[in-house]
Amino acid sequence: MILQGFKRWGWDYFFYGAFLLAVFLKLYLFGAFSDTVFARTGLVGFIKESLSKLLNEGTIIGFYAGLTLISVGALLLVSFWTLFLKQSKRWISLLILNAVLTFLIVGDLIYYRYFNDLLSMTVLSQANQVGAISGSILDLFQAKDIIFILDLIVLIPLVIILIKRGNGKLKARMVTRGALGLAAFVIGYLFVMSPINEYTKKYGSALFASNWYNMALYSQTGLLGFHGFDIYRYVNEAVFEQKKISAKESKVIENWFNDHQKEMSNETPFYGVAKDKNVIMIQLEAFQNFVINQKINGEEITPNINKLINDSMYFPNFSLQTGQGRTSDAEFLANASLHPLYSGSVYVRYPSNTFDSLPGILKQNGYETAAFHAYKKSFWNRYVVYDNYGFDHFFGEGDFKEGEIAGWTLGDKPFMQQSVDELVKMKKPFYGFMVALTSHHPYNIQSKFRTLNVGEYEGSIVGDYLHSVHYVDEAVGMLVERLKKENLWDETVLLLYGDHDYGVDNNEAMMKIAGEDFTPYNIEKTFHEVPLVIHLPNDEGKGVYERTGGQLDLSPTILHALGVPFDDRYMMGGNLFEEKNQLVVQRDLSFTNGDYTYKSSVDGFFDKGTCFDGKTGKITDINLCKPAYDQAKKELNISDKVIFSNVLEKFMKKE
Ligand code: GP9
Ligand code: MN
Repeated sequence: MILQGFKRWGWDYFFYGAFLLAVFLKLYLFGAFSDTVFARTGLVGFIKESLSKLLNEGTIIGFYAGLTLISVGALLLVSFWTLFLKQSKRWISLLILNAVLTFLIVGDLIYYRYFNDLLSMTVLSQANQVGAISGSILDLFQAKDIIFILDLIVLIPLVIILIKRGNGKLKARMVTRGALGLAAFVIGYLFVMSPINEYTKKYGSALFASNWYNMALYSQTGLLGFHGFDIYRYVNEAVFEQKKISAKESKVIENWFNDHQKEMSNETPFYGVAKDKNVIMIQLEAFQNFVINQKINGEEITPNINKLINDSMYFPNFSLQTGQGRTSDAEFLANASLHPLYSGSVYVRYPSNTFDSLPGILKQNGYETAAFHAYKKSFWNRYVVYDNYGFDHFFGEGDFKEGEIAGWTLGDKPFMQQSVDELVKMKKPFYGFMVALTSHHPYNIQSKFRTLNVGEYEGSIVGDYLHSVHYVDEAVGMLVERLKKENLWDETVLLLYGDHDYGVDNNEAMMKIAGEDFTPYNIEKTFHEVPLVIHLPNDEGKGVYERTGGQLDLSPTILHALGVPFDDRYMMGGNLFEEKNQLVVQRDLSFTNGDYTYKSSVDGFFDKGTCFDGKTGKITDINLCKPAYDQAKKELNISDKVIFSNVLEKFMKKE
């Protein structure tokens, strides 16, 4: 009878088994290709460890066992209903499910390669972003990724042939179908829920609620577990939960800002040095500090910026603080002096909140303000946010005249020149915010601009990057000349900084170009550093400033030079003119304060991170990082609450 059953239902066992096994292996492959916890021990080690935990310790706590159970359980939960169907329909449904999950897993992998994170609902709700950087997406595919569709290449024709041959018509009795489907559901549910219950028993709800890092959740629940929770969270946030904060929480936030305003009242010799001067702030795309003042085959990579540095204030220990919102996060940090969100971009999720923004404040102080970016105005939702910030004008794609194309659109040379064309027409003083673009990933700048001799890096993404930043450097040189010609040079505060890291996984090359020793501390530091150059009228304060600082500090620093009081400002950043190191907090809770640098761990637990001594660069006692860690955590927490509950709307109305 069993044999007969096998004859009748053999293809069913095969297709259902193939579905479970193939998708499970793909989940494993995601771990292996992204080198995340799931796969570090290798497939055999991973199975062994899971089983030994379960059998010897009788627990499913421990990363791998729970993760395995949830992955298998989730597969049962998404597929149990196919057991109710007639054979052919079931086979087709399983193929479709397989294809959809494969699409998701590969999507995650591609996304992970660029952002070191997983696709979340908030990211997907910004699908236009994903579309517009498709050049980079293609670049992130690797030949080995083909393995993800090998099973489908075999299974799809097989199902077609079988159905054509007349197989697939069987339909089990109602009771059998019901029992099987229900069994799959119940097993799936138990597999998913029992580890989750164990986790909540052990860690409380923190794992799910605090949400510092998607990878932390993934390392416990696997990819499907993460996506399940992410969808649940998104629906909950968007549909059921109105984020209101209590009066007590509001008071805590208000006190924080009051204390900060007091701290910021320290005078420095720079207070008001640039009173009523114009401001031009330029955000350079993916521009990292390790190319500054460096040579490649005897030639300077950024000769013009290096020259500018001689007449300016240069901050070589200045850091990016961006998150998933990349360029938009950098703009937000620089203009609103709040932290970016953990997930998604403020520009997309909370574009209409009240912010105490640099353009808004300068406008109140009699400035005419304009933002410039030579790409679609809807990208990163800029047109909504710029208007909200209080910019008088936004020049975007369509407003610029045709000109030299470099990188993906109008090159930074004509972009900066045409932006100045507009600025000179404006009422003085003006504030111009330019978002440059040429040096965007994957750096495939046109060959006529490849003028550097990048030697061993020619033909690699690192070489492409060097060519791109070299072009951007020339654009900066031309801009400086132009400002001098327009007699704006000593009438203007000029700031240059980079928006985020360059997203290339080649630490050897980076450290070689930077001329630094290949140590974990140096790598961490170099990868986060973007240049900051501030040129004040009459070369005021020129020199190198070793103090630490970050993008959050830009607006408060500018206001200080302009002599605009900070008394009732709701900005979180510090003043870089003060002779001290600023605490620079990254979105993943890594930070530096000069004395210590903390690198957070992928799973988000404090003591799994690494604490470096800022002087020696050596790993030191983790507890030495704890006080600053607590402060960093509080900062992020306050910033998040301010954004989630639109707290500044209330605070700023009071005035
Ligand atoms: C597009 C540009 C790029 O307008 O700002 O954004 P990014 O991909 O770097 O976040
Ligand atoms: Mn960018």
